[in-house]
Amino acid sequence: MADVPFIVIGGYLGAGKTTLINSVLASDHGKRVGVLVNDFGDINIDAKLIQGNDGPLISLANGCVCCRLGNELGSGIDTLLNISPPLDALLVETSGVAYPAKIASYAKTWPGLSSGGTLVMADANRIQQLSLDKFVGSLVIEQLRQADRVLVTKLEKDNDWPSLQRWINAQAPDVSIMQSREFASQRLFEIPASNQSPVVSANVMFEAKTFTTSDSLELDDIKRWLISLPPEVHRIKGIFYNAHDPKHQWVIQGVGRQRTISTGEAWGNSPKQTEIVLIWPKSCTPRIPDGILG
Ligand SMILES: Nc1nc2c(ncn2[C@@H]2O[C@H](COP(=O)(O)OP(=O)(O)O)[C@@H](O)[C@H]2O)c(=O)[nH]1
Ligand SMILES: [Mg+2]
Repeated sequence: MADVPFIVIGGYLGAGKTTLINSVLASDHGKRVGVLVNDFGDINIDAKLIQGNDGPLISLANGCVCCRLGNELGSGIDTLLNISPPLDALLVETSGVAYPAKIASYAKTWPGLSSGGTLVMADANRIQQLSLDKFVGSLVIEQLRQADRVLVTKLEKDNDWPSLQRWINAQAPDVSIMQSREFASQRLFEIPASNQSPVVSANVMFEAKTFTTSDSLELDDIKRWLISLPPEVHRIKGIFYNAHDPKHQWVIQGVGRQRTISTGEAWGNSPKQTEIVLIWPKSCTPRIPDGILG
Protein backbone atom coordinates (compact mmCIF):
# COMPACT_ATOMS: atom_id res chain seq x y z
CA MET A 1 0.00 0.00 0.00
CA ALA A 2 1.37 3.42 -0.93
CA ASP A 3 2.35 5.78 1.85
CA VAL A 4 -0.10 8.62 2.42
CA PRO A 5 1.25 12.18 1.95
CA PHE A 6 1.28 14.19 5.17
CA ILE A 7 0.78 17.86 4.31
CA VAL A 8 1.49 20.43 7.01
CA ILE A 9 -0.22 23.82 6.99
CA GLY A 10 1.51 26.28 9.29
CA GLY A 11 1.74 30.01 9.82
CA TYR A 12 1.07 32.48 12.60
CA LEU A 13 -2.26 33.01 14.41
CA GLY A 14 -4.90 34.34 12.02
CA ALA A 15 -2.87 33.93 8.82
CA GLY A 16 -5.66 32.00 7.06
CA LYS A 17 -4.96 28.29 7.69
CA THR A 18 -8.53 27.22 8.52
CA THR A 19 -9.90 29.29 5.63
CA LEU A 20 -7.57 27.45 3.24
CA ILE A 21 -8.59 24.05 4.61
CA ASN A 22 -12.26 24.96 4.16
CA SER A 23 -11.63 26.02 0.60
CA VAL A 24 -9.67 22.84 -0.16
CA LEU A 25 -12.41 20.65 1.33
CA ALA A 26 -15.07 22.47 -0.69
CA SER A 27 -13.25 22.19 -4.00
CA ASP A 28 -13.28 19.51 -6.60
CA HIS A 29 -9.79 17.98 -6.56
CA GLY A 30 -11.00 14.41 -6.41
CA LYS A 31 -8.92 13.46 -3.36
CA ARG A 32 -10.18 11.97 -0.11
CA VAL A 33 -8.44 13.82 2.65
CA GLY A 34 -8.32 13.41 6.40
CA VAL A 35 -7.78 16.52 8.47
CA LEU A 36 -6.02 16.96 11.81
CA VAL A 37 -6.59 20.32 13.43
CA ASN A 38 -4.52 21.53 16.32
CA ASP A 39 -5.62 24.61 18.19
CA PHE A 40 -4.11 26.53 21.05
CA GLY A 41 -6.39 26.69 24.07
CA ASP A 42 -8.73 24.27 25.80
CA ILE A 43 -11.39 24.38 23.10
CA ASN A 44 -10.71 23.62 19.46
CA ILE A 45 -12.68 26.38 17.72
CA ASP A 46 -11.06 25.64 14.37
CA ALA A 47 -12.43 22.10 14.33
CA LYS A 48 -15.90 23.66 14.72
CA LEU A 49 -15.25 26.14 11.91
CA ILE A 50 -14.24 23.50 9.40
CA GLN A 51 -17.36 23.13 7.33
CA GLY A 52 -18.88 20.68 4.98
CA ASN A 53 -16.23 18.09 5.59
CA ASP A 54 -17.59 14.67 4.77
CA GLY A 55 -14.22 13.14 5.40
CA PRO A 56 -12.68 12.41 8.78
CA LEU A 57 -11.63 15.26 11.03
CA ILE A 58 -9.56 14.85 14.17
CA SER A 59 -9.42 17.66 16.66
CA LEU A 60 -6.26 18.13 18.73
CA ALA A 61 -6.90 20.77 21.35
CA ASN A 62 -4.89 22.28 24.11
CA GLY A 63 -1.62 23.41 22.90
CA CYS A 64 1.14 23.65 20.50
CA VAL A 65 1.32 20.37 18.65
CA CYS A 66 5.08 20.49 18.37
CA CYS A 67 5.84 20.46 22.06
CA ARG A 68 3.06 18.76 23.94
CA LEU A 69 0.91 16.68 21.68
CA GLY A 70 3.18 13.86 20.59
CA ASN A 71 0.91 10.97 21.55
CA GLU A 72 -2.31 12.64 20.52
CA LEU A 73 -0.95 13.55 17.10
CA GLY A 74 0.43 10.05 16.59
CA SER A 75 -2.83 8.36 17.52
CA GLY A 76 -4.74 10.83 15.30
CA ILE A 77 -2.46 9.92 12.39
CA ASP A 78 -2.98 6.19 13.02
CA THR A 79 -6.76 6.60 13.17
CA LEU A 80 -6.71 8.29 9.78
CA LEU A 81 -4.27 5.76 8.31
CA ASN A 82 -6.54 2.90 9.36
CA ILE A 83 -9.50 4.19 7.38
CA SER A 84 -10.55 1.93 4.56
CA PRO A 85 -10.35 2.52 1.65
CA PRO A 86 -7.15 4.47 2.36
CA LEU A 87 -7.23 8.27 2.24
CA ASP A 88 -5.29 10.10 -0.47
CA ALA A 89 -3.72 12.64 1.90
CA LEU A 90 -3.61 13.83 5.51
CA LEU A 91 -3.70 17.57 6.14
CA VAL A 92 -2.63 18.93 9.47
CA GLU A 93 -3.41 22.49 10.53
CA THR A 94 -0.82 23.38 13.11
CA SER A 95 -1.69 25.86 15.80
CA GLY A 96 -0.47 29.34 14.90
CA VAL A 97 2.21 29.14 17.57
CA ALA A 98 3.81 25.91 16.33
CA TYR A 99 7.06 25.30 14.47
CA PRO A 100 5.86 23.44 11.37
CA ALA A 101 9.04 21.50 10.57
CA LYS A 102 8.82 19.58 13.80
CA ILE A 103 5.36 18.37 12.85
CA ALA A 104 6.38 17.72 9.25
CA SER A 105 9.18 15.47 10.54
CA TYR A 106 6.55 12.91 11.58
CA ALA A 107 6.27 12.01 7.91
CA LYS A 108 9.89 10.84 7.87
CA THR A 109 9.55 8.26 10.59
CA TRP A 110 5.88 7.34 10.92
CA PRO A 111 5.00 4.06 9.19
CA GLY A 112 2.50 4.63 6.39
CA LEU A 113 3.25 8.34 5.91
CA SER A 114 5.23 10.10 3.25
CA SER A 115 6.16 13.76 3.26
CA GLY A 116 3.61 15.97 1.50
CA GLY A 117 5.46 19.22 2.15
CA THR A 118 4.95 22.21 4.41
CA LEU A 119 2.86 25.18 3.39
CA VAL A 120 3.26 28.22 5.60
CA MET A 121 0.62 30.93 5.37
CA ALA A 122 1.55 34.60 5.78
CA ASP A 123 -0.86 37.52 6.23
CA ALA A 124 0.29 40.21 3.77
CA ASN A 125 -0.73 42.97 6.14
CA ARG A 126 0.84 41.61 9.30
CA ILE A 127 3.81 39.40 8.55
CA GLN A 128 6.45 42.13 8.36
CA GLN A 129 5.22 43.91 11.46
CA LEU A 130 5.01 40.61 13.37
CA SER A 131 8.57 39.75 12.36
CA LEU A 132 9.71 42.82 14.30
CA ASP A 133 7.67 42.03 17.39
CA LYS A 134 9.99 41.45 20.32
CA PHE A 135 7.99 38.52 21.63
CA VAL A 136 6.95 36.64 18.50
CA GLY A 137 9.26 37.95 15.76
CA SER A 138 11.70 35.03 15.89
CA LEU A 139 8.86 32.48 15.81
CA VAL A 140 7.23 34.14 12.79
CA ILE A 141 10.50 34.21 10.85
CA GLU A 142 11.34 30.64 11.80
CA GLN A 143 7.90 29.53 10.58
CA LEU A 144 8.69 31.07 7.16
CA ARG A 145 12.11 29.40 7.09
CA GLN A 146 10.56 26.00 7.70
CA ALA A 147 8.24 26.31 4.68
CA ASP A 148 8.53 24.41 1.43
CA ARG A 149 6.11 26.97 0.04
CA VAL A 150 4.81 30.25 1.49
CA LEU A 151 1.23 31.22 0.70
CA VAL A 152 0.47 34.91 1.14
CA THR A 153 -3.11 35.75 2.15
CA LYS A 154 -5.15 38.97 2.34
CA LEU A 155 -3.18 40.63 -0.44
CA GLU A 156 -4.93 43.80 -1.61
CA LYS A 157 -4.22 46.20 -4.47
CA ASP A 158 -2.27 48.54 -2.22
CA ASN A 159 0.17 45.84 -1.07
CA ASP A 160 3.51 45.96 -2.87
CA TRP A 161 3.65 42.32 -3.99
CA PRO A 162 7.16 42.31 -5.52
CA SER A 163 8.59 43.95 -2.43
CA LEU A 164 6.78 41.52 -0.12
CA GLN A 165 8.13 38.59 -2.15
CA ARG A 166 11.65 39.99 -1.84
CA TRP A 167 11.20 40.41 1.89
CA ILE A 168 9.97 36.82 2.32
CA ASN A 169 12.89 35.52 0.27
CA ALA A 170 15.27 37.51 2.44
CA GLN A 171 13.93 35.61 5.46
CA ALA A 172 13.57 32.27 3.69
CA PRO A 173 15.96 32.11 0.75
CA ASP A 174 14.77 30.03 -2.22
CA VAL A 175 11.34 29.28 -0.79
CA SER A 176 8.63 29.34 -3.42
CA ILE A 177 5.95 31.97 -2.78
CA MET A 178 2.38 32.17 -4.04
CA GLN A 179 -0.62 34.32 -3.25
CA SER A 180 -3.77 32.68 -1.98
CA ARG A 181 -6.12 34.08 -4.60
CA GLU A 182 -4.08 32.35 -7.31
CA PHE A 183 -3.72 29.10 -5.40
CA ALA A 184 -5.91 26.33 -6.79
CA SER A 185 -6.58 23.62 -4.21
CA GLN A 186 -4.94 21.01 -6.40
CA ARG A 187 -1.61 22.73 -5.76
CA LEU A 188 -1.74 21.76 -2.13
CA PHE A 189 -1.07 18.21 -3.27
CA GLU A 190 1.94 19.28 -5.33
CA ILE A 191 4.17 20.94 -2.75
CA PRO A 192 7.78 19.90 -3.24
CA ALA A 193 8.76 18.46 0.13
CA SER A 194 12.31 19.23 1.12
CA ASN A 195 14.46 17.30 3.50
CA GLN A 196 15.15 20.12 5.89
CA SER A 197 15.72 19.09 9.45
CA PRO A 198 13.53 20.59 12.15
CA VAL A 199 15.03 23.73 13.56
CA VAL A 200 13.40 25.15 16.62
CA SER A 201 14.49 28.49 17.96
CA ALA A 202 13.64 30.08 21.28
CA ASN A 203 10.39 28.91 22.77
CA VAL A 204 7.76 31.63 22.71
CA MET A 205 5.15 31.18 25.39
CA PHE A 206 1.53 31.97 24.72
CA GLU A 207 -1.48 32.18 26.92
CA ALA A 208 -5.10 31.44 26.06
CA LYS A 209 -8.26 32.44 27.87
CA THR A 210 -11.47 30.59 27.14
CA PHE A 211 -14.98 31.81 27.75
CA THR A 212 -18.08 29.59 27.54
CA THR A 213 -21.75 30.11 28.36
CA SER A 214 -25.08 28.74 27.24
CA ASP A 215 -26.79 32.14 27.77
CA SER A 216 -27.78 34.14 24.71
CA LEU A 217 -25.39 37.02 23.96
CA GLU A 218 -26.50 40.32 22.43
CA LEU A 219 -24.77 41.39 19.26
CA ASP A 220 -24.17 44.93 20.53
CA ASP A 221 -22.58 43.67 23.76
CA ILE A 222 -20.24 41.41 21.81
CA LYS A 223 -19.31 44.22 19.42
CA ARG A 224 -18.53 46.61 22.28
CA TRP A 225 -16.41 44.01 24.03
CA LEU A 226 -14.51 43.03 20.88
CA ILE A 227 -13.63 46.63 20.16
CA SER A 228 -12.43 47.09 23.73
CA LEU A 229 -9.93 44.22 23.53
CA PRO A 230 -6.35 45.50 23.19
CA PRO A 231 -4.28 44.59 20.07
CA GLU A 232 -1.85 42.63 22.28
CA VAL A 233 -4.50 39.92 22.12
CA HIS A 234 -3.17 38.48 18.87
CA ARG A 235 -6.09 36.19 18.15
CA ILE A 236 -9.77 36.11 19.05
CA LYS A 237 -12.04 33.42 17.71
CA GLY A 238 -15.25 31.82 18.69
CA ILE A 239 -18.82 30.89 18.12
CA PHE A 240 -21.67 32.46 20.05
CA TYR A 241 -25.36 31.94 20.61
CA ASN A 242 -27.79 34.76 19.95
CA ALA A 243 -31.44 34.03 20.79
CA HIS A 244 -32.66 36.41 18.04
CA ASP A 245 -31.33 33.92 15.50
CA PRO A 246 -31.65 30.62 17.33
CA LYS A 247 -30.97 28.52 14.24
CA HIS A 248 -27.49 29.80 13.38
CA GLN A 249 -24.17 30.12 15.07
CA TRP A 250 -22.49 33.52 15.04
CA VAL A 251 -18.77 33.54 14.38
CA ILE A 252 -16.24 35.95 15.88
CA GLN A 253 -12.88 36.49 14.18
CA GLY A 254 -10.19 38.79 15.48
CA VAL A 255 -6.69 39.12 14.05
CA GLY A 256 -4.63 42.06 15.29
CA ARG A 257 -6.90 45.10 15.19
CA GLN A 258 -9.33 43.54 12.74
CA ARG A 259 -12.51 42.09 14.28
CA THR A 260 -15.51 40.64 12.49
CA ILE A 261 -18.79 39.03 13.42
CA SER A 262 -20.66 36.94 10.88
CA THR A 263 -23.39 34.31 10.79
CA GLY A 264 -22.09 30.79 10.67
CA GLU A 265 -23.44 27.30 10.17
CA ALA A 266 -26.79 26.10 11.52
CA TRP A 267 -26.49 24.74 15.06
CA GLY A 268 -28.15 21.51 13.94
CA ASN A 269 -27.93 19.04 16.79
CA SER A 270 -24.96 20.62 18.51
CA PRO A 271 -25.61 22.39 21.83
CA LYS A 272 -26.20 26.14 21.53
CA GLN A 273 -23.10 27.07 23.41
CA THR A 274 -20.94 30.18 23.23
CA GLU A 275 -17.21 29.39 23.10
CA ILE A 276 -14.65 32.14 22.66
CA VAL A 277 -10.87 31.85 22.84
CA LEU A 278 -8.37 34.70 23.22
CA ILE A 279 -4.65 34.08 22.58
CA TRP A 280 -1.68 36.33 23.29
CA PRO A 281 2.07 36.06 23.86
CA LYS A 282 2.49 35.44 27.56
CA SER A 283 4.89 38.31 28.12
CA CYS A 284 2.39 40.88 26.79
CA THR A 285 0.03 40.56 29.78
CA PRO A 286 -2.81 42.50 28.09
CA ARG A 287 -5.63 43.90 30.20
CA ILE A 288 -8.71 41.94 29.19
CA PRO A 289 -11.85 44.03 29.85
CA ASP A 290 -14.63 42.11 31.61
CA GLY A 291 -17.39 43.01 29.12
CA ILE A 292 -19.33 39.86 28.34
CA LEU A 293 -16.88 37.85 30.44
CA GLY A 294 -18.23 39.57 33.53
N1 LIG B 1 -9.46 39.18 3.15
C1 LIG B 1 -9.01 37.96 3.45
N2 LIG B 1 -9.31 37.45 4.67
C2 LIG B 1 -8.86 36.20 4.97
C3 LIG B 1 -8.10 35.43 4.03
N3 LIG B 1 -7.78 34.26 4.61
C4 LIG B 1 -8.31 34.31 5.86
N4 LIG B 1 -8.96 35.46 6.08
C5 LIG B 1 -9.65 35.91 7.32
O1 LIG B 1 -8.70 35.94 8.38
C6 LIG B 1 -9.27 35.52 9.61
C7 LIG B 1 -8.49 34.36 10.17
O2 LIG B 1 -8.58 33.27 9.24
P1 LIG B 1 -8.32 31.75 9.70
O3 LIG B 1 -8.40 30.94 8.45
O4 LIG B 1 -9.21 31.39 10.82
O5 LIG B 1 -6.81 31.86 10.20
P2 LIG B 1 -5.94 30.79 11.04
O6 LIG B 1 -5.94 31.29 12.44
O7 LIG B 1 -4.58 30.85 10.41
O8 LIG B 1 -6.59 29.45 10.87
C8 LIG B 1 -10.74 35.18 9.28
O9 LIG B 1 -11.52 36.31 9.59
C9 LIG B 1 -10.70 34.93 7.77
O10 LIG B 1 -11.96 35.20 7.17
C10 LIG B 1 -7.81 36.02 2.74
O11 LIG B 1 -7.12 35.44 1.87
N5 LIG B 1 -8.31 37.27 2.51
MG1 LIG C 1 -7.11 28.07 12.28
